[in-house]
Amino acid sequence: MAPPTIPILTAFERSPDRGRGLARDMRVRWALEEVGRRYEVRLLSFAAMKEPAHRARHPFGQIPTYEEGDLALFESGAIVLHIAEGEAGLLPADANARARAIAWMFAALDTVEPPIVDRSHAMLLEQDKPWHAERLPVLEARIHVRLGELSARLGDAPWLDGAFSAGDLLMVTVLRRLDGSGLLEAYPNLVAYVARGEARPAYRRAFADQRAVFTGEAPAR
Ligand code: GTB
Repeated sequence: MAPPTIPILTAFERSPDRGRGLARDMRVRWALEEVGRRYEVRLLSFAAMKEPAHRARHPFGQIPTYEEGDLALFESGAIVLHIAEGEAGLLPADANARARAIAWMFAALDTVEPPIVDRSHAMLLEQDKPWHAERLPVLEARIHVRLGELSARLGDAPWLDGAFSAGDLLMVTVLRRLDGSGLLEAYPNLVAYVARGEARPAYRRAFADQRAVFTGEAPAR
């Protein structure tokens, strides 16, 4: 039997998050670690991301992308779903439970992440605008609506729907983007949920690997 193809992921050569694991390659690295797949990483400068060679892989000139044999994929959610569908460990076997886990993947990316990204953009790009101080509380109120709803649904459960799934993996990475904002701290069960995700050995390996790109050191294994 032919050995499995080693997938290649793209990531920032110099991540603006300075190795905090907030860029979207982190979720793909984590998914690959959860299912026990080795992978390689192609690091890209901002300029290289906009060149035709990379745009052939990613129409919007972004990271992450994922290449595996003849397959080239973009969009972190699609990549995590592809990984989760190919190996055991990230999606339940039961068809209904699997559909619900996929719904949580969409909820993370389509319902919870957008207001968080809006705030990040406001903090990065709009702080000098005269309307920034007025807009920020509006953006934060939108985040609080989603966090309150998510917190109520999670309650005392360890994960969103039974066992840890790709839905939790994406939700934890989305909530981590609030790091430093002080917004998550109003929801102790969500803080504990993120900490549970971060404590998983697969998360820790993925985090160490992306951090090693920033520090230039080999990750401790
Ligand atoms: N919907 C796409 C997906 O999920 O894959 C979005 C991909 C995306 O936004 N990629 C970003 C990118 O390539 C990197 S992750 N940006 C460069 C560009 O568009 O030219 C977003 C990101 C970047 C930096 C931080 N940070 O520094 O904290 C966090 C998240």
